[in-house]
Amino acid sequence: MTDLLGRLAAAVGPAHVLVDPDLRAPYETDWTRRFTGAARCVVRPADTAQVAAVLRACAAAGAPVTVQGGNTGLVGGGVPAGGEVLLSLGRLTELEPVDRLAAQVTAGAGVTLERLQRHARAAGLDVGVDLAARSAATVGGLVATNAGGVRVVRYGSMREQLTGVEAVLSDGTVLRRLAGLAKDNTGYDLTQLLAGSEGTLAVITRVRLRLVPLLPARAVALVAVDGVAGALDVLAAARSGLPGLSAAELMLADGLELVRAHGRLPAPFGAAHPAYVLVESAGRTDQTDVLLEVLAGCPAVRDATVAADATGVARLWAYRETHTEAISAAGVPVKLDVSVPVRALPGLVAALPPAVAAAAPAARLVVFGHLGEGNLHVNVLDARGAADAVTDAVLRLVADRDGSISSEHGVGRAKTAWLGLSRDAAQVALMRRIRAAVDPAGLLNPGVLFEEKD
Ligand code: 2HG
Ligand code: ZN
Repeated sequence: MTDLLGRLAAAVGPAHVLVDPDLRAPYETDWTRRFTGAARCVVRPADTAQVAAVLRACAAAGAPVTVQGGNTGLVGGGVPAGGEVLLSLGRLTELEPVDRLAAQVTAGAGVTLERLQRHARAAGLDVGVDLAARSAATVGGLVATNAGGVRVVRYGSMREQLTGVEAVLSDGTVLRRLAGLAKDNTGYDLTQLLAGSEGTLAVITRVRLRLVPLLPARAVALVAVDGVAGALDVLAAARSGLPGLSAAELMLADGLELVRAHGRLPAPFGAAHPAYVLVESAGRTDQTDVLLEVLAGCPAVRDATVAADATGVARLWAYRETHTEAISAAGVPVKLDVSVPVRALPGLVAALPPAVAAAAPAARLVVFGHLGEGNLHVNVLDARGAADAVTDAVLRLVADRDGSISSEHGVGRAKTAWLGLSRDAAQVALMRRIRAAVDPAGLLNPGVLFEEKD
């Protein structure tokens, strides 16, 4: 123990090895307050060489490591179970100038999404991924979890933005593929292997990301519909009629009410409706007319309010983006993040209330999500003691519809027991073999993605 602490202090400087419980505390509990575990210590390297030295020291001591970025994860993947060295990448904040010819940028793992967005925008470009936790979420974690967010309908998830990576294996070996080549067929795609690996294969230290054109004109519509089937009609109309479609988000009446009460937001319409779609179109020129035209041609629309100025756009987005915060203020939810084929959404949304009520009679359900990807965020409040039963009931409904038990948040510690619902035995076995080949001692993020084997 002392020997390990000494080596870690030598690697990063004593000020960046935190052993005091008060100093460790902010790193030991996840954002949702559902997962917590004491770390052996928190270690805060400043660069790739220091990360490698930390991992070599941990490997020599046989010490397991939990890797953490901005600690905004929602499945407990970035907090220790107990006893791990917590490797925080928050000091890897180097940001290279934007490469405008390639429309790419290289960023340290600890750069926040918001800082990266500002950096790209100053160069006339933008980041293809955006999400509500942008001020704290870091690019290393976003790649490690293959984060999605609100622009997937247009630009894909984090892996679609990824053109290269630098990462350190558990034995301290540094892998570097940062040239950002658009074409490179020289074997296995090691960069993509790390996207979504949830820190179980290597510690990502730098990423090379593709950037997209900065689109200054944005129009947003909050659309009221009779239910999820109506929301899908709006989605279909937007997909065919809006070349600039950049978001299609689903909200339901209960969630909107919760958000309104939490943020003291005005009612968007004279009457409440069962469901709402937030549709955004972005382009170089004003998007208002084309958005209005598409909505006018869609019979499912019951009411709509449109904004194209920055304040109005932010006002409409607040109904959607503050869901997580409003839920968190109401309690500690069981948080499930699932996807099904888009056409299966109405059936799934209808099946959720009885299934959840059977598992936890007093539970309150808040469902919203990314309509374009069939991605629902199923939050269950007041599920007292029935978290596993609720999780099981919901994830089985999803599996029955050929869905994924983790659409964009990852498996983390929260869903390891249910991985088999989305991956068959052959796939889980192959993933375990890859993990064993890359990290034979299983030191990186043990207990994340896979259940620990005895
Ligand atoms: C979002 O889409 C995030 O806002 C969080 O993925 C979802 O809180 C949630 O369940
Ligand atoms: Zn989401």
